Amino acid sequence: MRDDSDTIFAQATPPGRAGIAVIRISGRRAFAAPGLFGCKLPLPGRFCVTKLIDGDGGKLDEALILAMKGPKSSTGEDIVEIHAHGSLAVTAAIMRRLGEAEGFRPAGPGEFTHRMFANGKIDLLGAEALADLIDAETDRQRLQAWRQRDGVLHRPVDDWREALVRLAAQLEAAIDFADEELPADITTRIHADTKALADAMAMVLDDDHEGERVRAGVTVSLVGPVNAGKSTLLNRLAGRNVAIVSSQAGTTRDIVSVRIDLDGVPVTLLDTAGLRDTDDMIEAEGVRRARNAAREADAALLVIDSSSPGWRDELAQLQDLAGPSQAVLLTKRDRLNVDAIPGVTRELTAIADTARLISLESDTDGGGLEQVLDLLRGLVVPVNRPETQTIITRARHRHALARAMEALRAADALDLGSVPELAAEEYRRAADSLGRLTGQVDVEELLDSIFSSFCIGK
Ligand SMILES: Nc1nc2c(ncn2[C@@H]2O[C@H](COP(=O)(O)OP(=O)(O)OP(=O)(O)O)[C@@H](O)[C@H]2O)c(=O)[nH]1
Ligand SMILES: [Mg+2]
Repeated sequence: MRDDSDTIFAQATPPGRAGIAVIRISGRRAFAAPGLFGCKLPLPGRFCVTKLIDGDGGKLDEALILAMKGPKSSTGEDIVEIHAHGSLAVTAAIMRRLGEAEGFRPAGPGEFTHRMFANGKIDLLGAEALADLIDAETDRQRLQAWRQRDGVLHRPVDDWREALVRLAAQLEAAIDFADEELPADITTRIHADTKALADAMAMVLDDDHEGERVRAGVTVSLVGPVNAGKSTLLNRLAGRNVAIVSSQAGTTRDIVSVRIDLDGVPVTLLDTAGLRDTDDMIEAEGVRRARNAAREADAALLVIDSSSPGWRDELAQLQDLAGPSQAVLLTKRDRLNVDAIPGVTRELTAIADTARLISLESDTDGGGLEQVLDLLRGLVVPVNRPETQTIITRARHRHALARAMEALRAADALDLGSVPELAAEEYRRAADSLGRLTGQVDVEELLDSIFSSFCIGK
């Protein structure tokens, strides 16, 4: 990050034509910014509507100007906002004027939020949550971001750090006794408390990665033999004709991807080339990509034509190919002889409870699609878990928490009577990991990677 003593400015609204563009200015000289445009500074907490004058004395725009006094402002510094007309020419002229002024410079990505952090207005979890809020596309992502911003992980981490301090104090007492016979009840209590703390963390970690899935989304590949109905399925799930459907085997060559909102989880569906041996070089490349997608996606829907005599073998091959998270769809139910349906259904139930016999092409009442959505939900959104329990939303949180938990387990495995110093070292490791979560220790490296993911003006 660059010099924190500079006054920074950036357009907070997206670039391009718009009704209004907001330019934010934060830092020691922010309150001098209106003067650069020949305007007076409004009283802090107030706004004024005023004419902006450019360097040649000409009229630049009419704008609304807000002033917020630090340290109570969002960045903790003096802030001025100029709400100008959202024209490329107006915003360019304002930015140019600010850029020429002594002590002012354009903000880097995430620099406003970095200043919030540096001035103690927000912790690392809060900064990440703000980034998530800005990126949120679904209601569930939005709610999750606000839960994180409001401290759903911060609160337990604070409690755990306090508990660690208490444990360290008890251990100190134990070390003071080291030369004597150590009262058994002290070590028993420390062991019990250590285990309880590690168990509490384990419970939080055991969440099927739900928070990360909601935040980052899930990729599901549709894979199967040619002509099985994969593209038909993709189009039905997307609600529009994204992929070409035809009765010709080998229609889809490349991967066609579509993003849908499944109960608030962004799901990227990948339609793939039908799997078959082929001499056609382009189709063979498509098949190679399809196989990769089957293996590498978070989950796979195995799509097979139920009227194909070899469906059982086809299914077995696909089950081997795809990763562990998979569900089976036998399509073209309408093509089966009515008498055969109960038998096939029974067979499918025996194979897996994540297998359905469906028809989409002739599906007039939407029954087939509902069954597919149910299957997808099972693959994508962990069931039986109240949403509010999930408090980990990034891999970074998971690693830090897992390290803290491992340190506590290691401490618990030690003989506290003979090597209390080693246990103290494990508690320090645990506290350090928790500190990294909220940004209370040695986080410069982390900061750069987190704040650089922000857009400029945030
Ligand atoms: N009768 C019936 N026909 C279906 C059903 N689903 C798909 N079809 C038809 O099956 C044919 C193949 O469908 P696609 O969706 O193109 O199949 P695909 O798996 O994408 O095929 P490739 O891209 O060639 O691998 C088309 O003629 C569809 O209209 C169904 O449930 N019932
Ligand atoms: Mg296709």
